[in-house]
Amino acid sequence: MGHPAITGTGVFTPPNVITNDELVAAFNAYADCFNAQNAAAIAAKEMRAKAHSSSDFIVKASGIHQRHVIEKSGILDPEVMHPRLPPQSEGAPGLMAEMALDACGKALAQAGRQAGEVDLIICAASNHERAYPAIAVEIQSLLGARGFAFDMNVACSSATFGIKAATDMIRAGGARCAIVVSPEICSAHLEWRDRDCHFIFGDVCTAVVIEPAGRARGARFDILSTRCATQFSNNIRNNDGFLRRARGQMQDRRDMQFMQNGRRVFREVLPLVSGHIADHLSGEGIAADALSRLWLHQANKAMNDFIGRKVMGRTPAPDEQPNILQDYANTSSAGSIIAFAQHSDDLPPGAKGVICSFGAGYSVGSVLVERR
Ligand code: CO8
Repeated sequence: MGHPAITGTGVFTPPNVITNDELVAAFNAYADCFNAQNAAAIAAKEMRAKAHSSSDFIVKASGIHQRHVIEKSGILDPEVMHPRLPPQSEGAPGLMAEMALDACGKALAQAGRQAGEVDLIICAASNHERAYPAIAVEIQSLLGARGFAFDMNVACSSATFGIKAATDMIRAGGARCAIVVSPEICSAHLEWRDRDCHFIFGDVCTAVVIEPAGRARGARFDILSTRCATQFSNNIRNNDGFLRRARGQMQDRRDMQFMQNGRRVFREVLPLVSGHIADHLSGEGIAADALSRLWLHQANKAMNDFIGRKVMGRTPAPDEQPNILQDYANTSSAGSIIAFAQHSDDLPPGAKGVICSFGAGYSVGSVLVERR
């Protein structure tokens, strides 16, 4: 049967773009309004004034220039500061499922497959818009796929962990045509009123078709090996959950959105990731200089530059380690898959590369692939 292979990828990119300058203007207007409304408490030192954000800081600290979002008017309204979505009507498809249909359609077209041939769907994402029924089962129904479907969440590493799960099931004969789909609506769980993180995330959906290599109908990437690792940390955390009402925490609380200690994440995750990739390569007997490309998680440019240098033992050329975060920001689990989808067609047969994600958990997932 040979290796399982990636035979198609698809990316749904929301049409709305927010540039750093637009974002900073909205945040600064919100901060001015907040400071004016709380002037007495700030003067009495009972409350801290909100400092302005800056586009220069954002580019320097992260490499991000803009982000795509599902809805921008609410995010840019200083009196709202979150996306404004219409209430969901009973029976209408969910937003994650709608995004997934677009990305899955593109991935299936590239693979030359019909939806009816799909027998496994994993919806692997950082957040799911409801507790149940599983988003993946809704996607299965809307697509007209067969077999079974389930949701999984490993934050930023959801897609690579999903690829590992699908690959293992295909190897074991439990599925013949799988889709790992990652609809990431990061804008809905980002705290746009916090200047430390308001610039970090964007929305997107990616999909990857995985089949036994022998069934591929066109160009493919054989999945040589997958490896996942986790190590508990509270440095990236969101406390929202089903116990909220029972705990009397229904008010607008900061910890019900994304929170992180960015500096510590930066420091602790770098050695974890570079060590993980090095171990994975040596475990498979692949030398670093045999890699033509690294498709890394897209959170921070400096972080990727460091990991690229550590893994390759030299500074990789930009086309060896493509970044998309300047255009998309951090799209959680979808980031490394966007990089792969948009920067892999040019590789010749025999070229090897690694897709690697990392983030909350902590979690690291790597997928070694070879172009065929
Ligand atoms: N404008 C101007 N100044 C600012 C701003 C701003 N917007 N923000 C902060 N500053 C100030 C700070 O207050 C600080 O000032 P001072 O020195 O006076 O205290 C100074 O600038 C420096 O701030 P930082 O130390 O915070 O800046 P860093 O250089 O560390 O950059 C980053 C911040 C970009 C956050 C960086 O630390 C980073 O990228 N860290 C890694 C983060 C990471 O990879 N996280 C992974 C999270 S993704 C994930 O796991 C998925 C989670 C689930 C998805 C959630 C979706 C919402």
